[in-house]
Amino acid sequence: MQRTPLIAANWKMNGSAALVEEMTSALAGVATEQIQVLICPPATLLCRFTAPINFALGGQTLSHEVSGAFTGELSAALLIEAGASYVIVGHSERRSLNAESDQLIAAKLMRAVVSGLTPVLCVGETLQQRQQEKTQQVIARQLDAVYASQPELLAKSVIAYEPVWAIGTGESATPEQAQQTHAFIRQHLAQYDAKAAEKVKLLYGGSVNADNCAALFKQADIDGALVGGASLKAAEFAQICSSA
Ligand code: G2H
Repeated sequence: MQRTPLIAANWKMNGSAALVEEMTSALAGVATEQIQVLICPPATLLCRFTAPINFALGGQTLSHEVSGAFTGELSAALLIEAGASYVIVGHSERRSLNAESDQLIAAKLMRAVVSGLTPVLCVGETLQQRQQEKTQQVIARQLDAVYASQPELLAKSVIAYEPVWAIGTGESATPEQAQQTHAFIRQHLAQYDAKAAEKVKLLYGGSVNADNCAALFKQADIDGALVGGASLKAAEFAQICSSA
């Protein structure tokens, strides 16, 4: 089946009002009829994107709570009001640096969907887990934590496979390694909802750049990318989008 590619930028704690303008003009030249583009800047920059833009906006995380006394947190409603329609959930940096558990990530993902945001759920193994041949076991656990009890959320999700050892290291997974894990993810998801598993977009993330993206995009189960470092260079990110 044909899935529309999605190329997403995760600026992490980077970017500026100047990059907002630069990215908006660089992407204006990208034909977005056949692909979807998503920019996830720091939340403070969401409102800096002013119409007309030919891409969607997303947050990098959200609270599982609706509102209240949660200093420093961002609710789904606040993200939506700032212009977001997507949100990244369970990025490995949040899992490790902010001790986000599988259970918390499941609650956040549900909050996103219920509120009308499309979650981009990140899953992936560490180098040690890969060396111990536990890649599939780890990813199955991360997926089960969200979808085993809430399979209806799958049809509303995007999933990003980001091997932790490839994040920001310059060492991307090979297209074959990435495809193998993407195929496993799709197959694993089919047990919850076969139709949704066939339709769900599976993005690859981890040192994607203008040089390695085309080979990744050729793989049958890779439907786009979640790009970190290379999404901070407007021209390179536009080039990655055009390669999809
Ligand atoms: C993985 C990715 C974006 P980078 O975290 O989510 O970052 O492309 O810098 O490895």
